[in-house]
Amino acid sequence: MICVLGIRASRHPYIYIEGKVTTLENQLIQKAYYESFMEENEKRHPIQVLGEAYQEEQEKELPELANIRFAQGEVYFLNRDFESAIFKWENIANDLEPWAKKNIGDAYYELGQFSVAEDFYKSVETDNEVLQTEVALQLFSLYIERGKQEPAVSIIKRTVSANPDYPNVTEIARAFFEREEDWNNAIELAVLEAIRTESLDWFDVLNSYVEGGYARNHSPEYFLQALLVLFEIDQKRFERLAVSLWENYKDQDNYFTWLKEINQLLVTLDMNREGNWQALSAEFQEAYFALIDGRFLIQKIQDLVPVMLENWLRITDVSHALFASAAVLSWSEIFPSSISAASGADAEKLLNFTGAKVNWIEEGLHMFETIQNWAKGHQMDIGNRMRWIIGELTDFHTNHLLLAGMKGSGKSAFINSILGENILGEEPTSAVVMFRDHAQVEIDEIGDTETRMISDLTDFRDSTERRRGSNSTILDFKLPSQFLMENRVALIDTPGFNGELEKSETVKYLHLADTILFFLDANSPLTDRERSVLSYIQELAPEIPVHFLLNKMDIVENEEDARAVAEDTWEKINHYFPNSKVFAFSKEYDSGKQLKDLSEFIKASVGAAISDEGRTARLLFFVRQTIRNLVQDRIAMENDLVESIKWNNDMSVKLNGAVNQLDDIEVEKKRNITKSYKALKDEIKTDISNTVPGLLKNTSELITEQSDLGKIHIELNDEMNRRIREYLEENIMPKYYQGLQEWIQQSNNEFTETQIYLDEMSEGFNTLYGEERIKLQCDFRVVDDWRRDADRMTNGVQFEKENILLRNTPGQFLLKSAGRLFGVNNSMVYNKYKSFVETEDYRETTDSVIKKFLQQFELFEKSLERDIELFFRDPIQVLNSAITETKAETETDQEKLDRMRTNPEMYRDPLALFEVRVRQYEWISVAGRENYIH
Ligand SMILES: Nc1nc2c(ncn2[C@@H]2O[C@H](COP(=O)(O)OP(=O)(O)O)[C@@H](O)[C@H]2O)c(=O)[nH]1
Ligand SMILES: [Mg+2]
Repeated sequence: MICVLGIRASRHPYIYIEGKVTTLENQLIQKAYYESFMEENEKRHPIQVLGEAYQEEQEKELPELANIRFAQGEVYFLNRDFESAIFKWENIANDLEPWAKKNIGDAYYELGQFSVAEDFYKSVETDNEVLQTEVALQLFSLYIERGKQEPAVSIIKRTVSANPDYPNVTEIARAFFEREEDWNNAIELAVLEAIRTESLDWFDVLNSYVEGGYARNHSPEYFLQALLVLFEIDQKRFERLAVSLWENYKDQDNYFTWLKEINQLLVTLDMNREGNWQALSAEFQEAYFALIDGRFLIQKIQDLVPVMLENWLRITDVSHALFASAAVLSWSEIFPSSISAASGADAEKLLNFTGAKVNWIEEGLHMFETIQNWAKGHQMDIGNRMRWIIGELTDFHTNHLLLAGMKGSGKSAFINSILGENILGEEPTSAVVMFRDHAQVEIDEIGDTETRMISDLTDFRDSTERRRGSNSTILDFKLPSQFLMENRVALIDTPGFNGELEKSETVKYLHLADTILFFLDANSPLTDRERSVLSYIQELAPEIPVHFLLNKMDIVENEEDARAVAEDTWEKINHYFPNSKVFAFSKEYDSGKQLKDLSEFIKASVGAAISDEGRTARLLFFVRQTIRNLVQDRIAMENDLVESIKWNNDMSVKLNGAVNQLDDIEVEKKRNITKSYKALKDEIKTDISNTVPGLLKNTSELITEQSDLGKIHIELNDEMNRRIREYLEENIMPKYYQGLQEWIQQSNNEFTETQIYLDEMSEGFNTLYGEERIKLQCDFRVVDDWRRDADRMTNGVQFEKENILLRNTPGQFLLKSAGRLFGVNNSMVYNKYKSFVETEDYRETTDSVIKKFLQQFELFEKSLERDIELFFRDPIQVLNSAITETKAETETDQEKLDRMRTNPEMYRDPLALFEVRVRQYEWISVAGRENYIH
């Protein structure tokens, strides 16, 4: 019995499918064709019945034996006599021939002769689909049996596509693919069958594959048809499959394709908000936020987002309606006309209808974080101060009460009397200070780049009065205060409005306030100026409630007038600010009672609970400001780069100029120093060449008539050498020594001059750099070396005796031999000798003396240029490396700049998208809707 994957591939129980399998075919499949011979012979053995039938037929004139042989084969087969069965089936030449071939294949299969079986199966030629399928299934089983993977896959696929309705074919294929973990084929089968049969089972199978993560290799388009079909039959299942696929493509390369495809599909489907498409809405929300989180350029998403948002809006369930509608509104605001007017109107209606007041603080903070990280990734920072502000906005324990009013309205005095201490001085302050309750005193100055701890009150007062640039700081003053603690308020003292409103420090911190307490002076409450300040405040921060403090009540003479002033003011205020409360105050009043009343007032006006919507709106305000700051920072960054490049270029020109100058100086110094050395040397040389011949000639005085002419030339030679040596040692050497000292001194002067010049040059550069960056120090060790060399060279003459009269010149030869030849004092010879000594020019000897004497000095001379180069080496190196650095800096700056300029969208887009998101939150929050109405 052949069993594939638990499903019998062949000889399965007969399943009758109308029009597909006939009774005869069924018999042939079951190898029960022989039963048609058994009708009246049920009790007898088939072998016998068939044998008799065969006999009978044979006796006919034209016997038809094939059918009987075929039936006999079946009976042998069923009785496991396969060889006899094969024998019977081999000679069948009628309609049953193809079936007989197939049966022979079955028999060989049973005998374990697979390759013969395969050949027989393949030899079956038939148009009968049933037989074709049966043969195919047999081959499939055979391939599996023999471990032939590829033919197995291909035959089962062919069978499925040729005859998918044939009993069990698709189930067999599915079981096979799953067992082989051939997910691509499994998915293809599921998709095709789901579409073909519209059977929910197949859709469930497909969904389970997608959920299992096996759909990754298929492109999103591949599933669209299945989705479309499923939508028509089961919408819940449709949503499930769509969501599974969505999850499947998330973080994949073809995620964008998926989003495009699914949205194009959804556009065509008849869906609406009644459908309660919660899971799909959730996918939309997640996808939308991922698209606008700053990772992508607008260009990449701008075609996709509008379609997506409109789909989302059309199908959103209640729980996502707020986000969907706000997303549509904010996107169409920032990218006008990308979304249809109808969708815009629909979103607006939906938003108002939904009308939920949600605490989006979490979302706002998350967004702030996103921006902060993004900025960090682009070498920017949102700033220390902004972080502090955001921290304050998320402190839900403390109400921030901001004291506003004109300068001199008594804000600082008010704080002093509440704190019971004169913390703030009489001087008008120019800083914003926040006071809050804390176990011990701690004062910090919060700046954009850092937080500075303030150690004492003097430092604090200085900080409040110091004039500040555009980077305004805020002072954070923590101290133990019963009043602040009990009322859970922090008081923000401001410098007061004067001059241009837009530039006032107070305006910068307005959005820190949960409540504004506006100070009026009982002298002249609610002046025109104050009214215009108030309307400016309301314009900036419409959501922050304003209440009033009528201050300096003590200056009103009597109680009656005081009441009148208070009443008068209250009426005026009530006219313009019907929701505001007024408190009359004086720092001169009894403080205990007044503070109690003030507590009551704060409770009534500020209230205990902090408004979530207010905080959200203000958080968004600062997020928006952060975005604006980052845009500015970027512009500043670009300008800085331009500046830096220009500066470095200038610097490069200057440095190169300096190198050239230094080269010139070096050349000049080389020339001067070697020239003067040469002059010294030449002088010595001249001296020697002028003196030596005379010295030698003078030795003629040694020649007398008594001289032994045979030996006189030796004596003379000795004397001559002695005199030269004496002359060199006593005259020339000291002179040379002296000359060298002077020359060294002079060279040193030249060098010192150079060094002074270079010091000035370095100073000039360092002033430009603003730091000690360039130091041009020449190497004066060169001079020391020269001194040592001079000492060494002039320390005694290295003298080598000259052969003056012992040379082999003709004249000398004559003289030498004269003595020998004549052996007598011959006056003629004597005179001749003397005159020879006196008239000889001694050029050769002199030259030789000079040459030997000057040898080391000339060697020294030769090394001079190199020594001078050493002297200059360091400074030139310093300048050259500064040039290299400058060039490198310019190059990186230029690269950065180019990048910024060629891809401005890299910065611009994420910021624009952040703004879309802020706008979305604003739409959601109450403030957003109010802004819209304005
Ligand atoms: N008579 C009177 N003078 C006050 C009162 N409060 C403040 N002042 C005075 O008004 C001036 C300005 O006060 P100050 O607190 O510095 O005002 P700020 O600019 O709003 O901080 C100072 O000379 C204070 O002494 C008050 O309740 N009564
Ligand atoms: Mg003040």
